Amino acid sequence: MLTPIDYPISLDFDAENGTFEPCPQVTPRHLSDLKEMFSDQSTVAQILRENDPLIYEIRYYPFTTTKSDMALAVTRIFPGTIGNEFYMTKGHKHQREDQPEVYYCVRGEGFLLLDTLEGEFRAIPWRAGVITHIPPMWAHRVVNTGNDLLVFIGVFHLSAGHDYDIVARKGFAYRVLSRNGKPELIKQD
Ligand code: S6P
Ligand code: ZN
Repeated sequence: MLTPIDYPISLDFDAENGTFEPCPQVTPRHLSDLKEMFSDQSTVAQILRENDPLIYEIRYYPFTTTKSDMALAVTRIFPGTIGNEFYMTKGHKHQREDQPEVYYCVRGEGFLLLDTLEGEFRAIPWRAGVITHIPPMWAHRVVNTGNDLLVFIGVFHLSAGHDYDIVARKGFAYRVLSRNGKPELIKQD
């Protein structure tokens, strides 16, 4: 556990790699951690029989003070597909109804998917330089459709909480699939 800080702190960010120092926590997400999110379950099972590829990594810095809990997370999504579905984050909705987030795409290309899970959906084309505000109550997922690393920064409050189950249950309205190497948004049944 980090002790709370009440003084300014700066991190040394490597935008090319999507890493920073000091970094107290790195969370890897392998295919087994988000296997139920991909549509092609027979390919998931087949891959998992052989290995468990790393899909993305999250580096956290909790800027926790005695009066605030703002956090920074830098996510690096590797390029690739599971069947014909591009690598993506698990996706979640914040538990608290009053908690937004700001995302900044630092490198790579893909989509930020936003879904209320109650009928409203947006797919924001993403490339380096795009900053998106995610309003409260919108589930969010990032998809890497490029041939290279996709890196983005997220800023949020730790007390926001993360609801992954609701995404697993309801799913996003569209999936991003590769058709002849190009990304296509396909409506979910
Ligand atoms: C946290 C923020 C991000 C994600 C990260 C991985 O609110 O949205 O830091 O945690 O991009 O995505 P996921 O869906 O596995 O948490
Ligand atoms: Zn979030």
